[in-house]
Amino acid sequence: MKNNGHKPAKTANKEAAIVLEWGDSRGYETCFTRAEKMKPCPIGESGACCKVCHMGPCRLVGTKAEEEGRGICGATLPVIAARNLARMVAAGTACHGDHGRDMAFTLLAVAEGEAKDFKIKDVKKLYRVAEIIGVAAEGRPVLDVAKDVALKFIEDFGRQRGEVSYVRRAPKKTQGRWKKWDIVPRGIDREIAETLDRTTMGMDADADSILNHALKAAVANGWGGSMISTDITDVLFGTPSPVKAEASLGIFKDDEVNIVIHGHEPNLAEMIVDVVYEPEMIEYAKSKGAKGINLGGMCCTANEVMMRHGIPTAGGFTNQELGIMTGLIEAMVVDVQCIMPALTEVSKKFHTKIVTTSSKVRMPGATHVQFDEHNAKDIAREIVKLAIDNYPNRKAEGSHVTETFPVIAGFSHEYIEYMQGGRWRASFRPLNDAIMAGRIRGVVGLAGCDNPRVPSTGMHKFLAIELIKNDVLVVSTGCSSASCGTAGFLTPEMAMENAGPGLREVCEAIGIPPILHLGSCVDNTRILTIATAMAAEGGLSDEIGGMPAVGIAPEFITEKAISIGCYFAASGVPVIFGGESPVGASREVTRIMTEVWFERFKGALHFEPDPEKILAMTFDYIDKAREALKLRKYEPGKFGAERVLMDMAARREIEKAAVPHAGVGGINESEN
Ligand code: NFS
Ligand code: SF4
Repeated sequence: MKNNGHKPAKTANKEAAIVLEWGDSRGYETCFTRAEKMKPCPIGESGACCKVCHMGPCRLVGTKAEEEGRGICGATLPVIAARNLARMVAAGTACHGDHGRDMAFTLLAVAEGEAKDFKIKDVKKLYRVAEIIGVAAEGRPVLDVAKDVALKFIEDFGRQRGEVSYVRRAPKKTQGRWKKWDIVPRGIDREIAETLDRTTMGMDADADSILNHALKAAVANGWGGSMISTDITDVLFGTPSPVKAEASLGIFKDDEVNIVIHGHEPNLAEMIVDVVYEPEMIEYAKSKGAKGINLGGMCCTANEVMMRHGIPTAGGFTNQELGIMTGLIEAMVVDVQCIMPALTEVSKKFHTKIVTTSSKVRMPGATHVQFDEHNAKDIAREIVKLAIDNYPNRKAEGSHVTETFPVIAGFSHEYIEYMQGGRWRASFRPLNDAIMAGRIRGVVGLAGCDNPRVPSTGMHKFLAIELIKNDVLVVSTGCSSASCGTAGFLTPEMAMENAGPGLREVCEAIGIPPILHLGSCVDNTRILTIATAMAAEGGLSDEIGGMPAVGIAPEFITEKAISIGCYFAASGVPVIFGGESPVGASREVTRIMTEVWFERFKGALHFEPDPEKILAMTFDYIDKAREALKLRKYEPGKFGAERVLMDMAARREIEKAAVPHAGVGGINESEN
């Protein structure tokens, strides 16, 4: 499979391809057809266009542009490319930051008794969070602690001096690098504002300095907005543990009211999950001729509710219009981020109602029901009713696919720790040992969007299989999880069928799949805390940098993805993005982001369209890291001595003997 750049590309997902073909045959427009028509401007694509002031836009092109090109103000190509990238980081950090802020305000409302439909589900996690950020917890009422935690997090956004709270959570050495290079974020909003300020006309004219600040704004996302979001979500709705679910455009039911929750923030989605199980609601659906209510998700809202409730996903970003084209969706309820403006247009051809719920995301042609956490369940009921009322309007029209794939999701930091030794000896020792012995060659975070510019989901699928075949443990998030899930890859059987011998042994011993679904895109922060725990455990690197680990976002689309890539780079992880480089016009910027960042932080951000090359670079990084750590050379099928992993049965025996019903997890049946 080749990433064929700007040539028309479809989808690598079978069910999506069926629906797409049906839509194409009727002349329905989708992101795929638009991607065929729209040629990206090569100047803008590679970062060589500046439009931050009205003397321009200035386009620095030609063979001598790097050395001699100047905008009207005199800005060089490296400065222009660096500014473009920094602004993407600022936007991405703003997106995740706003999400984190909303979560913090929800937690505050809960603590103040103003959001009666929410509660603190994971008190233990709340206390753990409180301890990390220095909020006194012992002996205090839960809601008081929750209030102080919420206020402290809210402060993180507007803080002018000092440090974002979670910076202290990173390994000391990693923090040391950040201090040395002045990228410790003060307040999340402050770093976003300064990025915009610095990158206006007549400000910072040093590409390295601009990019360095971009890293600061990115750290404010990874160790700020996103991490806050993940943790508060766990506190309010529960820390995930493995759960069975399904993935596919085929999750919709012919004879039930199908509702899709799409977007990112789980607040409303959690309420809808509760409401669709209410007997009165089910009765109401029956009164309209439906057999019941079927809830599914899309994009990261799907990941959130799948991780905690086993709600099925209809897929990632490029599946949203296709979902409507099944003709089976009564309401697509959207919150924030990655909502295609095209949804209302395609929905006109069907009976599907698009329901917007955030004042930040309004769409002409949609029905708006404003979400408010103070009145959450009533709003959720109103939305579900609206969907049920739409059921009788369903037409025969649509492309009904039926195949679905089983998924195991729900791997939180806490669960991964637990699964390696149980409640009493939870640790990262077995994982570190398996890496040291060469059973596991390394770890890859496979993340980010699915993109209609390549055969959508295809890069994820290719890389996932090749990585596990080569004994690399994969942790997936965001639409990468959706890509793997809708391909049937998120099951333990994958280990038997496709994993290399070392990885397979580890998976069988612990009872896990070789690709672990860690959650939504904000949950990439789970990878940061896991890497931190692995550094603390010993035997590998004593910081995040230097671990045999790589991040890959092979089909990236959004500014959020760029911000994520940069915070991983700053934290010490080499990152490889697929697709053309948004800074490809400048050799100097490319050098800074790869070589200079690697020297300073042991991380990097590469762009490489060819999946085979992405794979080769990944193995190269992992093997060099192993060599630098003086670990056993990786050879397939040959392992060094290591401690024997406890299998599930042995562990259960011990736990039964110790404390009855004390497990934090185990594989739950889907509630659906
Ligand atoms: Ni992440 Fe989740 Fe998907 Fe990309 Fe969009 S849904 S936040 S940005 S497209 S992975
Ligand atoms: Fe052109 Fe400089 Fe204005 Fe950019 S800031 S548009 S390079 S004049």
